Amino acid sequence: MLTSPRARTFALTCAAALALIPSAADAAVRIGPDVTIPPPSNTPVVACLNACVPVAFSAPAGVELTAPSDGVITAVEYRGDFATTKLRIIKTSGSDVTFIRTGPARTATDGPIRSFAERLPIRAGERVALEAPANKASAFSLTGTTGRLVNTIPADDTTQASSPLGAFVPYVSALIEPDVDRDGYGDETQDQCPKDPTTQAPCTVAPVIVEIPGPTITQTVVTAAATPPGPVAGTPAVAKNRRSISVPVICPPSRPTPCTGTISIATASAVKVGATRVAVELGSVGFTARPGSTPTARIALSAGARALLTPGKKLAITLSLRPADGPATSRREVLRLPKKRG
Ligand SMILES: [Ca+2]
Repeated sequence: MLTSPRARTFALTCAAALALIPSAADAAVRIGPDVTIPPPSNTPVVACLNACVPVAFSAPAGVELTAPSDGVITAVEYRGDFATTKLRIIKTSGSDVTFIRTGPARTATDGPIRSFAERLPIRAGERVALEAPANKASAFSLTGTTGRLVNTIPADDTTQASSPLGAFVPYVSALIEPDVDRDGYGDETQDQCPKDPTTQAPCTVAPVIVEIPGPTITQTVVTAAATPPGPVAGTPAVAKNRRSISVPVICPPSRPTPCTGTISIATASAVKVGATRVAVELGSVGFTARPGSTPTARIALSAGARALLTPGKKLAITLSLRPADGPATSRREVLRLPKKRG
C-alpha cells in the first residue's frame, strides 16, 4: 500500500455534507461521496502495489457505498488514476468481503472525474467497489470513514479476508435506478416498459374504446297506406226490355269498409248523334256493397240511350268503375242486345 499526500489547489470542501441522501426505492438514488466535489487539498490517497479492490466498510450516512434498495446500477463516477476498471458488487461480514457479481471491463472517461455507463443489478445491503490496477490511486482519506483492502482481484462467489486501510475509502459514486420488473434494466434510462420484464421497448398500448354519448338518431320510414282492395264490376247484361243494364259489383271480403263508387257505361266507339259522331254515355249509377257481397248495380237507360240499342245486335261499350277510395278502371265489353219481343 502506498500512502502519500497529494497537492491540491482546490478549495476545501466537505464532500460528506453535500452527498445525496438515499431516496425512496421508486426513484433513482446515488450512493457514495459526491465525486464532483474535489477532495480537500493535500488529501492523502492510496494506491496498491498490486491490483486490489478498496472497500468502504463504514462511512457517514450519504457517503457509504451501500445500496439502500434493490435496483440496477446504471452509471458510475469516480476519481482515480486509471481509466480501465470493473465494477464489483460485494458484501461485508466482519473483515471479510464476499464478491457477488462483476460488471464487464469498462473504460471510463478521462479527466478528474471519470465515469462510465453500467448495467449491473444490486440488492439492498450490497456494496459497490471498483477494481484498481497496481500503483494507481483511487482511495482518498475521508473524515469519518473506514476502508479495507482486498489485495487481489477475486472471482465472484468467493469470500476474501481484507486488510485495514484506515480512513481511506474508494472515491466512487454509483447511480442506482429502480428495476420494478427485475429484468436487469434500470427503469429510468434503460427500460421503457418497467412493468414488463420481457421487453425494454415502449409498452404495447391496448386500444381503448371510448363511447361518446350523442343524440339518438331516429329514422322515420314513410310507407304508403295500404290501399284496400277495390270493387270489381262483373259482366254487364241488358234487361230484356232494354230499359236498363245490370252490372254485378263484387266487393272483396277482405275490405275493412263497404265498397262505394260509380259505374258508368258509354259506347266504345263514336256513334252518329245528329250531325256529329261522339262516344255517348248510356248511363251511370252509384253503388254501395258490403265486403264479401255482390249486389247488382242497375243502370237505367234513357230513351236516347235506348235508341242506340238495336235489338238483336251487339254493342261495344266501355264499362267504367270509379271506386270512392281507389283508382278508376275501365274495360271494353260487348253487349248482346235482346231481340224485340213479340
Ligand atoms: Ca426494468
